[in-house]
Amino acid sequence: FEYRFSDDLEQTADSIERQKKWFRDAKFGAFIHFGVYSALEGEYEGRGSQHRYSEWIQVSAKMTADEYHQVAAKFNPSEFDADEWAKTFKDSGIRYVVITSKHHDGFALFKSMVSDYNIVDYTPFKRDIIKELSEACHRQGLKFGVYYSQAQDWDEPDAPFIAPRFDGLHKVIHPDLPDDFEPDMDRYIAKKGLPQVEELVKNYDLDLIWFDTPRDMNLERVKLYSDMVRKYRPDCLINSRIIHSGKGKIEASYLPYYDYVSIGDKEVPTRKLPLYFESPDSVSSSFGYKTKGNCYYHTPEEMLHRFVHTVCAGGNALINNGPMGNGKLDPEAVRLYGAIGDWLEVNGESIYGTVRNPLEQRPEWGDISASKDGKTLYLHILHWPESEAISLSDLPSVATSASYLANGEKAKFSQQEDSLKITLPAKPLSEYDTVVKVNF
Ligand code: H79
Repeated sequence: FEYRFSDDLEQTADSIERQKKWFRDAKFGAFIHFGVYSALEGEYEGRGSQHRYSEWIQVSAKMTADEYHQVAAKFNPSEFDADEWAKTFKDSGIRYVVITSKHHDGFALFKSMVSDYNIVDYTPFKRDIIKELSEACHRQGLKFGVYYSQAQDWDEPDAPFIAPRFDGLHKVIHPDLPDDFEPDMDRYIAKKGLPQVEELVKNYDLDLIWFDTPRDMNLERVKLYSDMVRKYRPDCLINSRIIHSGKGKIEASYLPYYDYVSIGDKEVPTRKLPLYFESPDSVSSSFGYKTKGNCYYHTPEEMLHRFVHTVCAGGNALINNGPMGNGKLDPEAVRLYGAIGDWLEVNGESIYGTVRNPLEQRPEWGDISASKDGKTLYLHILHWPESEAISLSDLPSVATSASYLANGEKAKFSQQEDSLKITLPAKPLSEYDTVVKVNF
């Protein structure tokens, strides 16, 4: 088969080599949003719960730095067990883990000499979560990476405040700032952003670093961060949000400084995308753990279908869970990961190590992934047709065999010129997605 889209050259040869070491075949990652906000669950003194994201509580409840510090000083996820987290991920078929080492609130989940606003120095918990989780993940054979908010830090008056909807909030968070105070982003990067990234790459065994919300980033700032990562960890992957939000073209001058494209938050691919990419999805409407106000979880079927569509478009799904303030994983997230994991145990061949759908169209009954040699198509039947048959047209070659991954039994098929018809049993053979493997 020929590929549907030409290979975008949105990558350097170095980036391609780095990705090939593990990233392109991984397909399934766990994203983790964990921090002070996890304990608030989306509400502070009755405020803020109308907003989607619980990790934004400092902004949505308009908390001053002092108020947020008081919550941070009590943060004590005493039931945190890194090995339990890593084993749960591993058992669900997850291949890599990316956790918030510092979100926009500025609070670090690792020991830092640069700022005492970190879990070891500022809380009764005193343990370094990034250290414990990186080691536990590697023991399980999982790749490990950290999220770092490089452009936004609500605790630092010098970092630009990035939320137009909350104009003026900078002064609410930092009421003691003089009226004529002007944030100086380069001063923030020099004082905290860059030295903390240096600590992360020096002190932790990182396979990936995940930057976010690149407002006000420019080539000089991107270079500072990227060069720092490359200097200590030449194999560590860098996502495109060091400079770019995931939509539209990235200027060629930035290519050497990141390795792969993160598409939009919770975006399920439908547009033309780079050959390989990653979709940051979540099990729920928030990223951080949220119980207050509006919030919902995906059903297992929705979750699996979103995952399959991302993989069939050639991407990795980085599916987020928000652990609870006590340090335990959210049981709903564990259940949803488990549903994907159970399905993967039977159908994993149609996911790991595959490439995107080479055909022109996404069929109405589901989606398609392909083997790397282009000789096998995996037909993912997401919507069971009443006609008890599915068809594919405009095929460039002739099918030689077909079987169900669910039970290994042969599938009934017939081909007339470029049209293939598969006659299905009365009911699906796998929950949520029955896969037909067709060899050509
Ligand atoms: O870390 C997760 C998000 O917190 C972060 N990216 C993912 C991976 C992110 N930062 N900014 N944004 C996403 C987009 C901004 C959304 C907002 Fe809002 C709309 C911020 C203010 C208005 C959500 C709704 C939070 C407050 C209101």
